[in-house]
Amino acid sequence: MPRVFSGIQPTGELHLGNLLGAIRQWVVDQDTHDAVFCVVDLHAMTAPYDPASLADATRRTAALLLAAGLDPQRCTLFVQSHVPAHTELTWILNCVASFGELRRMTQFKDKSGGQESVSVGLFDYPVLMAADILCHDTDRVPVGDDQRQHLELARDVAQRFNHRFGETLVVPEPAIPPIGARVMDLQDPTSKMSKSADSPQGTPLLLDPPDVLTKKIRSAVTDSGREIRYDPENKAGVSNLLEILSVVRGTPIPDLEASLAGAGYGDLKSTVADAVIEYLAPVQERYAALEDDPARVDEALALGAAKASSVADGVLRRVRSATGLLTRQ
Ligand code: ATP
Ligand code: LTN
Repeated sequence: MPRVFSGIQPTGELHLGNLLGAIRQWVVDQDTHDAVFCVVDLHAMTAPYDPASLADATRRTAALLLAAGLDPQRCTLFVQSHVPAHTELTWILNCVASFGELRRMTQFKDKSGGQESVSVGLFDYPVLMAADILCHDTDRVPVGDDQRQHLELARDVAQRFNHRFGETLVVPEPAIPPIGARVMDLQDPTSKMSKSADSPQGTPLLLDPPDVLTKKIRSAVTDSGREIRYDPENKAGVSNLLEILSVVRGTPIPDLEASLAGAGYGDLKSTVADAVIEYLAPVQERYAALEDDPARVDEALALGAAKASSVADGVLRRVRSATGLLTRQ
């Protein structure tokens, strides 16, 4: 079976964008692929963070992924720092990636802009991500649209490595969903919904109780017109709500436009709120059960780390040999 690999940072609470853009696809991939998913705690260290809460945030993110439908028997779910091959490959790829290509990454430009001090880790973030992908012989990487440029870099680095050292690394393909790949902030529908943006009202969280979800969705910013029509350029807010509804209901957007013809924006928002609450209910229920049973999460992560290490260690052996490092006896 072809392998998929993806990762998510344990930074803050997961939101609807993470679920619709990425995790939803991961759940489906478990049945059709050799599916490997990673909580990327080392990536979370590239921005200021609280050491006292990183471990807990990592376990909570893993629990939420299990609650969203990942099954440790059908996929590999692990924590990035538990598999040292990721950091080892990062160093080797650092010697293949160029300063110029990393400087062009838009996420780096966005996140470093206006900062007094920027860590080397933030600059090197995409190389660690390339190592994550490449040390698992990954064929496909299901991610949201914001990760397109990082994936292109991972492909470039893999191709350059193979050119320089001989065919060693699998060159991965991106898998970006046709719809839901870029869920927008409800309060600012021209910006991507994001954990780290300072927009709690515009960001429905997977664990928000129903009344909070309703409030956030009902106060979504729309335009001054009346027509419910999918037109991201001129009607960003309404189009975002239609995309969310389309994914959670599994109904194509033209069908939604037809069924909502003549309805007002208030009706659209109530319909979206009800659909999102219904969609999240089973996830929230499963999360509540896992929250009371951290040992179950730790057990799943231990199993995942063992499976992930055996694949990654094999790739690293190939990489060490191709790059000419002396074998330890
Ligand atoms: P941050 O804002 O801290 O960078 P994030 O909210 O973008 O975090 P990540 O952990 O970086 O979340 O992303 C996890 C996955 O969710 C990635 O595959 C990413 O592409 C996807 N994703 C994040 N935000 C959205 C969004 N608004 N719409 C669709 N997919 C998204
Ligand atoms: N940068 C990604 C998280 C990530 C990732 C990966 C995604 C780290 N390593 C490997 C796919 C494959 C993000 O979502 N912000």
